[in-house]
Amino acid sequence: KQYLTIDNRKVEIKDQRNLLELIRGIGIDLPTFCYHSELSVYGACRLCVVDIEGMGIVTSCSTTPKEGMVVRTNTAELREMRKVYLKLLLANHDQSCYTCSKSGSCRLQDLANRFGIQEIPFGNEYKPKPLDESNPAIIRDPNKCVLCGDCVRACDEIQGVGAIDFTGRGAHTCVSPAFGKDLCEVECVYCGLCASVCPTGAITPKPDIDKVWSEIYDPDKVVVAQIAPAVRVAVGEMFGFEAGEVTTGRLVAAIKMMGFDQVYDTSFAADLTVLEETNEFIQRKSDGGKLPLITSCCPAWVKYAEQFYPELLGNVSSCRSPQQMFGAVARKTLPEYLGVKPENLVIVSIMPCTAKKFEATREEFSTDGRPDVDYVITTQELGRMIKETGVRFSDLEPESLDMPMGFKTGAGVIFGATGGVSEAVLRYAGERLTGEKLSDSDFHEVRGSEGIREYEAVIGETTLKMVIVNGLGNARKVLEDVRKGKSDYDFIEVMACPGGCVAGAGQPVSWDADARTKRAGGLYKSDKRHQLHNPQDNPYVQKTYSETLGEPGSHAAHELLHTKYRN
Ligand code: HC1
Ligand code: SF4
Repeated sequence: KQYLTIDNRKVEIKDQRNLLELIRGIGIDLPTFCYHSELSVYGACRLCVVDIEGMGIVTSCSTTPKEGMVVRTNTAELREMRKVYLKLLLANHDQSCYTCSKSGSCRLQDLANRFGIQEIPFGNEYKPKPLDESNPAIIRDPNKCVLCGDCVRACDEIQGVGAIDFTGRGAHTCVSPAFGKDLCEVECVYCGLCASVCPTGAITPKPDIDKVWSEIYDPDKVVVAQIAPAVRVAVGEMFGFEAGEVTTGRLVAAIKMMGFDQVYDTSFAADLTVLEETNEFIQRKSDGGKLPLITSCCPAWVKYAEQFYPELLGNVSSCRSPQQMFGAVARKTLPEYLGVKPENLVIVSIMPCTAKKFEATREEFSTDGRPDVDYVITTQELGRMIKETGVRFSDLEPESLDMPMGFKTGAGVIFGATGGVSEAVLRYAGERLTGEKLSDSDFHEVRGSEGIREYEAVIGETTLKMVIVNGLGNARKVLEDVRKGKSDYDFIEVMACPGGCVAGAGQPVSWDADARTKRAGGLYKSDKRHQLHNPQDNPYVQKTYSETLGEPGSHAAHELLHTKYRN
C-alpha cells in the first residue's frame, strides 16, 4: 500500500487517475472549471492548485499522486491565487446573473460566492459579443464563456463531432464553430452535450417557455402534454428529491395545475415504437433484409448518421421516434376523442433532450404544414415553469395520467436508459419468435453503463447479436466495422448521450456524479412496479392498432409511424 499526506491526513493511494480525484475522494471539493472526469485533462483554469512539499504549487488535475507526497490544499497563497483567477474571469464576464438561465446552478456564480468575492477590481472589461441563436436546440452566449474548453473536448472526445473549437488568440480567444459560423451551419447534431458540461451559461438549452405559457393562457386552445420516460426520474431534483426518485404522479398534478388540459406519456408511444421496430427487425432477419438494424429514436444520432454515415441510412430503422409517433397519432385521433377543432389542439413534449426540439421542427414530422409536435420543452424548463407558479411540488398529491395515451407498460419506461430500447425489443421479439410469453427479467444483461456493450440473446432457435452504444464517438467505433462489412451484429442501439436520455442535456443541472445511474435505477424500479412489462400487452396500443393502424408494418402504420432519412 502507498500513502501520502493531504492537509495533515494520511491517505491511501488507490487507482485515482490524478491528485485532484484523490483529494475530492476524501471529501474536499477543490474547485475547477476545466476538469471533467470523462474528458482529457486540460489544466487551464488553475483553480485546483495545491502546494506540494519540494515541488511547489502545481495543478492537482495534472499531477499523479505519489508515495510520501505532502500536499496542502489550503494556504494563504493558494487562496489568494484562486481569488485572483476568479476575479480575472469575472472581469471578462457579462455578469448578468439576474437574467441568466443558469443562475443558481452556475459554477462561476457559486465559486465567486464561496470565495467571498465582493468586488472586481479590474473593472468590467467585457465587450458584448452577439449570441448564436441560429438553431432550435441550444443558445451559445460567448459573453458567459470562461474558456475552460469542456464543451470543445466533450464535442470532440465523446461525440467525435468537433463542431466547436477555440478560435482567435490571446485576449481575443473564444469558443465558436469554425470560421465564425453559426451552429446551424456546421455539423452540430444538437445533442447538447456541450451545454451539459458547460459550468456557466455560455451554452444552454434554447427555451420555449413563453410560447407554451401563451398557448396555455389562450382559452380557445386545448393543450396536451406528453412526458418522456427520463423526465419522471429527474425533475424532482429541482424540488429537493433524490436523483432517480419516480415523481410521475406529482408531475401530472403540477402540469394540470399549470393549465394543461391532458397529460399523456411518451412511453405509450415507446410501446408502439417497439412493436413497429421489432416487426421491422424480425422481417429483415427472416427475409435477408439489411442488417444490422440500427435504432432511430435518438434525433442527435439520426442527424449524425445523415451527416457522417449516409451509406448506412438503409440500416437505420424507418420508425419515427416515440416523440414523433405520439405527435402523429395524437394529431389524428385526439381532435375527435377530445372534441376539439384540429387547429386548436396544441401538442407539447416535455423531454430530457435538446435535440428533440430540433426533431420536432423537421419537415418530415408535420401534417398539412403544421408540426405534429408544436413545442418541446426540457425537464429544466418544466421545472422552471412549475417554480414560476409557486406550486410546492413536494406537497402535491400524485395524480394519474390521462387515458388512452397515458397508459404504458414498463417496456416503454425503460427506454430512457441506455439498453432500454434493446430490452424492450427483446420482450416483444421473444414472444414473436417463440410464440410464448417470456418473463420480463429474461434480458436484464443488456443493462449497464459502459459505452459499448455486446449481448447475445438466444431466443428459441434464434440467436440475436446485439450491441448497445451510447456516445456518438462510441457509435463511430462500431459503425466503422459495419461500413467495412466486418460486423456481424443483428441489432445496434445508439443513444447520443452517455448513459442515454436520463443524462440528456435538458435534464436538471446536477453536480452529483452518480445522478445518471440513480436516474436509470429509477426507471428500472418504475418498470418493476408496472402491471404490464411487455409492450404487446398494452391494451391501448392494441386498440390503436385495431381502430387506426391495422397491424405492425401495415400501410397505415407506415404512413403515420415511419419516415425517410435525408441523404
Ligand atoms: Fe428519450 Fe425516447 S427514450 S429518445 O431517450 O425513444 O428524449 O426519455 O422521450 O422519443 O420514449 C428522450 C427519453 C424519449 C423518444 C421515448
Ligand atoms: Fe457538439 Fe453536441 Fe454541442 Fe453540437 S450540441 S456543439 S454536436 S456537443
